[in-house]
Amino acid sequence: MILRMNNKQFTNTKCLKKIYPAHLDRLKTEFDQILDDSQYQYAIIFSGAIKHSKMDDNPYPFRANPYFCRWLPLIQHPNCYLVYQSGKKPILIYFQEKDFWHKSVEFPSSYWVKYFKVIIVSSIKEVSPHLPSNNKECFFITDDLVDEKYTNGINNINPINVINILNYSRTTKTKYEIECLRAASKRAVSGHLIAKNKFKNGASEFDIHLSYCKATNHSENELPYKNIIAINENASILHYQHYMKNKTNNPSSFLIDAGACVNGYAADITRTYAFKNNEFQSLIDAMDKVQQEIINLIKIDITFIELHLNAHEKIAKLIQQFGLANGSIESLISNKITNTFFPHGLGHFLGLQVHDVGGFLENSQGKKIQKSKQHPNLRLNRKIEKNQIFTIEPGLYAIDLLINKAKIDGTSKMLNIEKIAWLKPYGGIRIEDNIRVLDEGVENLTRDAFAERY
Ligand SMILES: [Mn+2]
Repeated sequence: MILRMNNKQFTNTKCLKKIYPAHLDRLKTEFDQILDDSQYQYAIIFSGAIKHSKMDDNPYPFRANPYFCRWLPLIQHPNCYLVYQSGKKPILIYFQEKDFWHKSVEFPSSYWVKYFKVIIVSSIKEVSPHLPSNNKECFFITDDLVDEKYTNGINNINPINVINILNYSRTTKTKYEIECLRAASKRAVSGHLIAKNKFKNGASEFDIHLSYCKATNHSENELPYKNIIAINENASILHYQHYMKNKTNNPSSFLIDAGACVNGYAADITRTYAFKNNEFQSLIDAMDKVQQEIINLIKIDITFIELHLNAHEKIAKLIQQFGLANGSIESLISNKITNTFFPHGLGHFLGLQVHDVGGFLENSQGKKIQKSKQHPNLRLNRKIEKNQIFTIEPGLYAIDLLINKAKIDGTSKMLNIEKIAWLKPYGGIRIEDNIRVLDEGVENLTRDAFAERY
């Protein structure tokens, strides 16, 4: 499918219009099965409510319930309800507040509208008559604790057997979802290209962040997660949360972990750059090669932890090659030296949530896959299946806290403190792509999006 994108929206409505019905059919079939197998007649999915700070009427940014967005691309629509009964046209209770303080949402008018019976309400009080009268026949899906005024007396909130089925299913994507994720990657890449340029011109973290938002046409609250914009040693802080307002006198490295959204589906992309063509650039190049070698190993039916363990082997080789520590590959792994430099997981599912659900679900009945003791930060250990979408993000950092821990653990003799001191001003490296599993090999959403722009 050739994607002709509207520059402002980064989506191709014509294309989505064609593939949305099949996506909806899959959801209906899934919910028909859930309802048939249960004592419930109706599934009610709430889009979410706006929350306010306690002492003020200042609202927190709104995040729509992902279980709701999976049905409908309504990401800025609080207080909406989807009511589904087996075999029936789904009902959308569409909240269009009459309020002179805020701008009301537009009247719904897109490719998806004809698949729903739309009921417009202008207050929460108006919702109740449109919900099924017998609460016991309903279950209610929300991603948050919500006030009783929204649940309309329904007690069956997020029944665990239903959530397990939905979470398990959410891990393989439909064509519609893949297209949204593809578009999200393209949108994020627009920001990444500007950000790289800004860094090369000596801009501050804050300036880079603003340029990224502008290029992706996202306000800060619309981003799928807070941009990580880290210059120099800040790149060693995995979830660095600030934006330095001042320019750095001696820029040497730049780590950017930043995404974008399309219809609620997220991109999650990381790149690392050196200011000069030097040894740190060689380390980035070596890591880039490692990352792509790992991606080449992806195939159906292996488990994700196999890839993660392979990443540890490859990173052990990098540690040897660049002289950051001494010892055999086996001893660097068994003494957790690789964990010292690479303390996070190799990747996670991606979808309506940046760290999407179901990474440890063995089946739709909720059986859990055990977490690895040596790799507790790994967020995904499923068998790899077609049309799963996940990130591959190996990293290597000079983190004081972990280097000091190695001293306590007695493995610090293996570390080459002098070489680590060389790495420290650069912070570290992470390279992260968004990957879709195919029958054979993968589609790399991220590298495809970058390639389109060169
Ligand atoms: Mn990630």
